[in-house]
Amino acid sequence: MASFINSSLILLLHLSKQHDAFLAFYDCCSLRASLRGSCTGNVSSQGTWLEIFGSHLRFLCLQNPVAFDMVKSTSKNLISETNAFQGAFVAPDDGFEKYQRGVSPTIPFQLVDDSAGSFPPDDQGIVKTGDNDVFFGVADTENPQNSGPVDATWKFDISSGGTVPLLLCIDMAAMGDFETSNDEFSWSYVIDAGSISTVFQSTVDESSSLTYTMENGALVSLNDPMLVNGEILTNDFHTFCTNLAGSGSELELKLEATTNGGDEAFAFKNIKIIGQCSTCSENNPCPPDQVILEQQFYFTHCDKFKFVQCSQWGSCYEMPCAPGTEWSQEVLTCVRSN
Ligand SMILES: [Ca+2]
Ligand SMILES: [Ca+2]
Ligand SMILES: [Ca+2]
Ligand SMILES: [Ca+2]
Repeated sequence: MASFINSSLILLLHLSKQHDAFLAFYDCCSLRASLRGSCTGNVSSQGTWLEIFGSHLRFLCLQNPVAFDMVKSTSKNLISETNAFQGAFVAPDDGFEKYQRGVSPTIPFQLVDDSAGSFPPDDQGIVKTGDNDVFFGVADTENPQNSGPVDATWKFDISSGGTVPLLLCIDMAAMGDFETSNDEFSWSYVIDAGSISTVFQSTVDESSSLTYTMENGALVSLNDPMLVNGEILTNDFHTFCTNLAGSGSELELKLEATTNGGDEAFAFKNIKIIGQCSTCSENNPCPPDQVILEQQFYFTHCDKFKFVQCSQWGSCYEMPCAPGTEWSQEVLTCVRSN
């Protein structure tokens, strides 16, 4: 058991050194299973995450993302979606919209990997055979019906996230021989009447190549892979997370993209806005196993002027900071408010 935990910690500390903004995910349920011999309670992998503050690392098993979309084809606290390009393109291989295997009448062939299913020679695709969850696909948006960037927006109710900054996570994948000149995407957000921030920006590495693995095991090497925030994307979905700058009541998320060519595509799913806070009634952070594991007893309360204190036996207390101070999880005490 000890080696199991140690190897995980070493891996994560390694990741944290390399990628400041990258927060690695870990399945708290399997961690608990290794400690106790079984998964207990209603731990959900949807909300599992790890937080890294320099060399200080802690586990949190948050069970309730504040809001999400395209998580096993479902959404939570999604107020509205806007996509003027849904169904706007004539050719079946051009698209900028949500797709779902078994439901969508057509899906661009660049987006689906049929090598283990209906088309064994398939050498281009992301979404595997049997993956019938909704995803957002982008393929050849420069076409007879469109020239220039396309965009879609999601508006979420984030009011249950409290007054502490939120975490945004999106699963991303890409496959193709891309070009810097015409293949690009970005994700930006705005909270309430705040300013717009771009949090994920793609680039193309025109000096390298990447070998992709199709679902049937075939290897496909292509020039010029796509990266996001400096990390290479593959034709398997990977989760990318970033801290948002604040909190509020509404978050508008915008995907802007342009791509030209029939042999490249990218896709997204599992958009999650995750609260980084607890109360004793919501996301109680004090189960006994977790406290033992972390040797940590203080957690971020959803009201930044409070903190959550756990006893070593797992009891939960909501404690106020002194007037004029607010909680800092980095130094584990209340500090002077800004
Ligand atoms: Ca395909
Ligand atoms: Ca190229
Ligand atoms: Ca291109
Ligand atoms: Ca085109």
